[in-house]
Amino acid sequence: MLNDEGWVKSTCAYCGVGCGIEARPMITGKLDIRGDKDHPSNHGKLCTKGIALGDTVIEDGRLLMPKMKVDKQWQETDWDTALDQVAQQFSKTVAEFGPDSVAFYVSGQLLTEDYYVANKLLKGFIGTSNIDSNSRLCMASSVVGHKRAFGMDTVPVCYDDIELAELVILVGSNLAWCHPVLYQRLRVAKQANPNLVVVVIDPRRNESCEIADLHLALNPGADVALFNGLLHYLSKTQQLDASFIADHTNHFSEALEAALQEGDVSYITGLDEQTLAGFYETFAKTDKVLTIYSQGVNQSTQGSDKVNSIINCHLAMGKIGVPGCGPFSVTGQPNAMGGREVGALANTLVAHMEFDNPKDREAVATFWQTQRLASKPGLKAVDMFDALASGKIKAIWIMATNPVVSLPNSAKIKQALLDCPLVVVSDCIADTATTRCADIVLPAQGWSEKSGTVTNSERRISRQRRLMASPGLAKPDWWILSQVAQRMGFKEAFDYRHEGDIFREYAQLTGLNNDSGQRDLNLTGLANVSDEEYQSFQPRQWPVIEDQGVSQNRRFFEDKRFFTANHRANFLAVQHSAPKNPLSKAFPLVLNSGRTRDQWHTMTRTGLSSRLAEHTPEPYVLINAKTAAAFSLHPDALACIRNQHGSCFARVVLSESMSDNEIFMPIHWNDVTAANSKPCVLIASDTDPVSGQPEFKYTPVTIAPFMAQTSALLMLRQPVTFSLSGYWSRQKITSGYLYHIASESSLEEIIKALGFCDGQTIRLSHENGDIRMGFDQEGIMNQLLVTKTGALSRNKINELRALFDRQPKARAIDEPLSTILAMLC
Ligand SMILES: Nc1nc2c(c(=O)[nH]1)N[C@H]1C(S)=C(S)[C@@H](COP(=O)(O)OP(=O)(O)OC[C@H]3O[C@@H](n4cnc5c(=O)[nH]c(N)nc54)[C@H](O)[C@@H]3O)O[C@H]1N2
Ligand SMILES: Nc1nc2c(c(=O)[nH]1)N[C@H]1C(S)=C(S)[C@@H](COP(=O)(O)OP(=O)(O)OC[C@H]3O[C@@H](n4cnc5c(=O)[nH]c(N)nc54)[C@H](O)[C@@H]3O)O[C@H]1N2
Ligand code: SF4
Ligand SMILES: [Mo]
Repeated sequence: MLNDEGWVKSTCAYCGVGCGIEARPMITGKLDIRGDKDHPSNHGKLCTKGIALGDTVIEDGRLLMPKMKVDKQWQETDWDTALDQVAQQFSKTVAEFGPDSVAFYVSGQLLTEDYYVANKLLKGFIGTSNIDSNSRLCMASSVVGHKRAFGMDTVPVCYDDIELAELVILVGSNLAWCHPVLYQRLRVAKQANPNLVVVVIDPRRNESCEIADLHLALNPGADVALFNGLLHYLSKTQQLDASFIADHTNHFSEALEAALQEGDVSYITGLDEQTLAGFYETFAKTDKVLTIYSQGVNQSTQGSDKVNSIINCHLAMGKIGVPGCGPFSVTGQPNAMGGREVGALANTLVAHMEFDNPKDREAVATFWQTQRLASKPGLKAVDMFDALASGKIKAIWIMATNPVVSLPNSAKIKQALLDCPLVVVSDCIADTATTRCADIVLPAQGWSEKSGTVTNSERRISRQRRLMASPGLAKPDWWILSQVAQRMGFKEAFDYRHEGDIFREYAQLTGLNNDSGQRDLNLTGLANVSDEEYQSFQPRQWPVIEDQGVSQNRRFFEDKRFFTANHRANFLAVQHSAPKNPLSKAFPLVLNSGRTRDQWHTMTRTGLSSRLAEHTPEPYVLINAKTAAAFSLHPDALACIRNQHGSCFARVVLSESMSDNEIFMPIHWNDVTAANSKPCVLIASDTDPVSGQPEFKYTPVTIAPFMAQTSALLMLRQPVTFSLSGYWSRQKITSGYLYHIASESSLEEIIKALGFCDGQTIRLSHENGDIRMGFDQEGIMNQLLVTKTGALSRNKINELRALFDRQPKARAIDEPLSTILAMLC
């Protein structure tokens, strides 16, 4: 897929929009990146993160060699030794304690081929279903909602429905920041069609509200009541699609009855009757309604019911399987869909086949030629880590996810890993909060090095291609897994030459017991792709069935046939229940957590770009002025957010986007990029009872100003790790790293902790601060410490940064020193 000018087509590393990119290596070792105009999902558009992909393909912090802990010390080793160790230890654990004593915790950032091999090894050959994905934290409630309503985990719509819709409702989705290219499509569609109405349903006025005609700032957690109110309204005003309900659905009367019995919707949602009626009437009167929803819906102890409450309303008016219409769960990670497809979730078998179907189990066992196929579901992510804590699971392999940061109750997760006899972590990065808890770490190839397929939110399969060589001994995840499988004695079943072999096998498997369309996922049309065809594979939506030609922008349910026993869609009776942990006098604020525009998750990639760091340089907490005043918080000051589980720090950002007594923290800063700014230290392990998805959006907390004894800014060429009491966070700058420090320790203690005395040091004191500069042998400034920075404005900090980025030499010292002193005054 190399064109004349050396551009190679691939897919963006980040979100589930799945934008096509073109990349070309530059002499600097970085990549030139541009949007792929031919890709049907983004038509050449990219967002800030996609554009900056080239900045992040640097070797800083990469894990280059397999390493094992011997007497608590890391020792580098070769692949043979590491793979033998992993295989032997897993085999030994299974032999001694049975298959259910081991687990894999995987990720939507694996490629479909990696995911397939992980699932096949664990469910097919080790014989347990204890494999779960971080998609449990992300999509699990939508999967449940789809299966309950449609009989299968089917996303009915495609991106073109955005342009075809007349009303787009964003529920618990900050599309502007989290799926920016879809948001751009929506914005352009609205410009082209002024009649297109956009409604945002979110407790905070998120960035997507910029183009909204209506923002419903409902009480957190009140979505089921809101949509039950809509169902009630449609019935009361006789605007239901009676023939669709009669001909194509089950259980309508039960769902309606539950909606009629719902409590006072206005009271539960906090929205007045008139506003509610206005929204309900718009829904009823508009033919083409697309409801896009994301984590404000899924990440809740009522997540699955929230999903079904939305689907109920679409079914009630037949707004599904029609262009411009449908419920649309947008996926988070680049391959969250791929994981759902191959079945790398503890409660599904493989390729949308289920454990409770003996025919499917038999067909899969025959296809894989195994006697050991797991026969029942395994442990979901939160339960899996509970089983680790209780000692039931004795060996875990974590791939492409950072659970110490991203699972609720970080302290518990960390302790569970430290107590587990064997923790293997495959990652691209050497130092993460999770690799710190490992016994064996395995260097994986990252985006731009690895090769395979991903599926985006609209079921479109695209290729990620290898764009450059990988550093050190890094290997593809599928290769690492296959090698371990072979060493565990399963040579034949895992003897893959190339990722294309795996893809073909997987595509073939989707055809088992599926000749009359029993399942939605069918890739049999790709089961015989040649190596060349796999290499030049063009983005395609599934299903891909032989003899059915190429389908583009395929919608499901146009024929009104669903995947349930009687081919009718199910309504589900649901009712609002309050979030599990109520507010109290001690913890009177709701902590909501989510994403910021230019960072991706635990920052292992986006944290390497100084461009991306500009947008939100430090961990922050959004709070409105009234609530801030009530808690004596000043803008730009530091705050400590606290509850019975722990405490963390963030910079106060005043924002009228927040309602009273609600605060919002981003999820990105972690143990490597900040001392203590992970919202997950505060979050309880409560989950949706059906989907197992955690409640990330509603945690009772309190907040107070954080008074530091010493504040400082430190700039270094290379990142360091240090422990200080209080707060620090790290920001990438052009030629190094900037640390923001606010500590309870004295300056002397800080300087000692930083080891700030290597090389030549110059110190200058001023009544407003103290400056120390370290120089290397060539006289280049490599350390800059400025103290008493509490009152420095962002502009002054930027000037100091610019000075460090210019890398002044010792002999030019007079100029920068006087400049810095001037800045401090
Ligand atoms: N920039 C960036 N983009 C990303 C990611 C990233 O890390 N950075 N990650 C990707 C991933 S994996 C995911 S899953 C997606 C997530 O994408 P989104 O779900 O859009 O993002 P979040 O910020 O988690 O949460 C969305 C909104 O839910 C709202 N919310 C909270 N509680 C409620 C509630 O009770 N009801 C309703 N209706 N809304 C509520 C929050 O206020 C927030 O605005 O983003 C993807 N895209
Ligand atoms: N409080 C709170 N917590 C949340 C959420 C929230 O909204 N609020 N959202 C949840 C959601 S939706 C998600 S998706 C999770 C995300 O949370 P995580 O999955 O923990 O976050 P990442 O930083 O994406 O972790 C990916 C890791 O894999 C590594 N990696 C990248 N590519 C590869 C690869 O190809 N192979 C291997 N082996 N490693 C690789 C990266 O270096 C990184 O260490 O967070 C969840 N946690
Ligand atoms: S919208 Fe998502 S897939 Fe597209 S460029 Fe941005 S991060 Fe990448
Ligand atoms: Mo996610």
